[in-house]
Amino acid sequence: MGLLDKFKTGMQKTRNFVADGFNRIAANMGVFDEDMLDDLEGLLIQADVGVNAAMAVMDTVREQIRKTGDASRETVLKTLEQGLIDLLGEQKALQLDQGQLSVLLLVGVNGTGKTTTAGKLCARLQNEGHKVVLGAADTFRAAAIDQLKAWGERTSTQVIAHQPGSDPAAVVFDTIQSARSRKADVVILDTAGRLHNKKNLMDELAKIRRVVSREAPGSRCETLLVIDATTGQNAVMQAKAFKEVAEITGLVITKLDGNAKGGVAIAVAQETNLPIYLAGLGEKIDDLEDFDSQVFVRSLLPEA
Ligand SMILES: Nc1nc2c(ncn2[C@@H]2O[C@H](COP(=O)(O)OP(=O)(O)OP(=O)(O)O)[C@@H](O)[C@H]2O)c(=O)[nH]1
Ligand SMILES: [Mg+2]
Repeated sequence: MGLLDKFKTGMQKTRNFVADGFNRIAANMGVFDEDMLDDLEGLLIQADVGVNAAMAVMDTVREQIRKTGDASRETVLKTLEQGLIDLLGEQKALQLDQGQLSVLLLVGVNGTGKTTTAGKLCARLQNEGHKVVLGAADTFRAAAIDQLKAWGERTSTQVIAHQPGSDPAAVVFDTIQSARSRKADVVILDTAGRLHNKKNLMDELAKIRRVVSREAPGSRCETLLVIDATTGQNAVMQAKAFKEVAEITGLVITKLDGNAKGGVAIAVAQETNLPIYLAGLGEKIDDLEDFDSQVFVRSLLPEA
């Protein structure tokens, strides 16, 4: 399945809502009038694209109509498509360094999909020929450690874990040492769910970062904030808040398959200016894809 089909299938609920909604609005007449443009703006807001983003993109559409006098379905659709792609900002793929250890640290609030993403990402990188070591730096619960170990078994990957309740930074230390001695090139660190306003938990994250810098100097360390798309505008608030207190380098947006609110990816990107690297499109091992702005937007909109 190509990437567009993968997104169309995964984002079926949001696609049905947005694409069908667009067609319903456009079906009244061949051209868009002011009421229809308002309806379109409302549709985008309901799909959680965000009020600011929806207003911005509809301003662009209105401006285009004013300049050209062309309010046809085709032109509105095309302008909307490009406007939404632009709102997603510069697109960046998750990069790994050649011949050097790369560290991927997964952070975020409870239940957003950090551990699942660690497992899926591990499977994908192993398939691409990388050698990965997983670190169970969520030491909060025994179940969290077991969950990562299960992914380790599924993907034939070494998992470094300590006892529940132990210091996550010590797990990170051991994971990097182990990756070194096994000549692995990627370390994926799963961490406990945490709120941005819990100082001790954010300090713990900073300590993990310090251990990475010290034990893997010069290594790329991506701190990926994992955001759950089904939490709507809350996801936007989380992303903004985490960005304030931690050095987040990029986003992973999960559960885009979960409901019709997948438009939130646009709101998050627009409000944080952070790149979205990866998209979770389901619970299965291969339901993790590179986030591609063009593909994402095309998967939401009807055919021209
Ligand atoms: N539908 C869907 N479910 C997902 C996706 N990613 C994760 N999940 C599910 O979300 C639930 C929580 O996932 P976890 O990976 O345990 O989340 P977590 O962030 O590690 O949770 P904590 O460690 O408790 O903070 C699980 O049931 C996953 O299967 C996704 O892209 N789509
Ligand atoms: Mg977890």
